[in-house]
Amino acid sequence: MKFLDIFQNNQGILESPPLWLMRQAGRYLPEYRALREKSPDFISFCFTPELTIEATLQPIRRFGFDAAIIFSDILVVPHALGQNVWFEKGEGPKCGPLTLDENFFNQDQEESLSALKTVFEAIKGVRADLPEETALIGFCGAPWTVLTYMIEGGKTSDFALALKFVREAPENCKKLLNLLSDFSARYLDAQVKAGAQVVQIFDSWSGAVPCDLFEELVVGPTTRLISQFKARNRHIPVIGFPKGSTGWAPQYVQTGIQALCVDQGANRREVVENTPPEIVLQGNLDPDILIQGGDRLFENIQNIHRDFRSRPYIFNLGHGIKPETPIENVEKLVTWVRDLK
Ligand code: 1CP
Repeated sequence: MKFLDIFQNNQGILESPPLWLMRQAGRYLPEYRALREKSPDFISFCFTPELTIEATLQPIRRFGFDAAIIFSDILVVPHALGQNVWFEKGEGPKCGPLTLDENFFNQDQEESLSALKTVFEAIKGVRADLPEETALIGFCGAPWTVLTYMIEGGKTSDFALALKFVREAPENCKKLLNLLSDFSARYLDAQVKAGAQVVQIFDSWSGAVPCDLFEELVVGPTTRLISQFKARNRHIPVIGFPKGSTGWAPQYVQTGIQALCVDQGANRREVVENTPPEIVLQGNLDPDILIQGGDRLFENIQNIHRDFRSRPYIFNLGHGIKPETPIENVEKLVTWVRDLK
């Protein structure tokens, strides 16, 4: 079944599901590592269409996945909004100091969007080179997840600064979430204009949100983003990925998503029971089981299919593929998923 057909009807449940992997372009591929050497600075890499087009196409050529995801990063958004963003080798992303003043909040968003024009160029280039039946996915980070990097200055294990900001600066927090929702809606809209056919919103850190704030930090801002995006793109499917928050699925589907991506901790039967039947499901395979391979991988693929096959679903991992994943295991996964009946 073609990737986009899954959003059109509920009839394809007996066929093998469409397949792609989060972070499918990346360090587990030798051809990606070679390409990355051409631009050791990751942010410059993200803004060079010649390199991002190639990185996006590499996993498609090798594995024939049903969808490509444009090679970029969720942190190009703070960069476009004027925050200094860089990547330190071995440490990950860093965000510089942030001044939350009138100038920042009232910036001309159309002008800020032009800082991302190489992303749109790359999307055009990828679409032109992709096989027609391969869908192209655009993406952004969810407002809360992007806020955590902007406020923490990089990756964090306890979200202490972000949660302190939420409690102690509620007005600025609200304004920042609104800005991120509005800007991300424009950003996804521009990705669609350039050729993206589906979009995914990564809320990688929604699992760090306390229950009394879930509405305020996750559901509200994501709903605002999706409603603005949908006002201009009614027919473009939106996949939401509230990682670590599958227990909130009934509330999260109210954001206006067409597909729910779930992590490896999700209880599949509960997800199926607790979400409306028209919501497409995606994800759940543990990235560590893909590393392990063998019978365990085979069994996990069968179990996911057994539990999700009553619904339209997209085969995927529960989070990004890890750099140490053996390529042979990805090849086996592709064969086994294609054989599902
Ligand atoms: O060294 C390298 O080559 C950089 C590693 C890398 C890559 C390959 C980073 C740094 N970003 C990316 C690309 C990327 N990031 C993609 C496109 C590739 C694809 O999917 O095929 C996408 C969709 C992202 C999204 C992203 N970036 C997320 C959301 C998804 C997720 O994994 O949760 C997040 C949280 C980021 C921030 C980020 N960028 C890079 C890293 C190592 C991180 C995570 C840092 C952390 O753990 O907090």
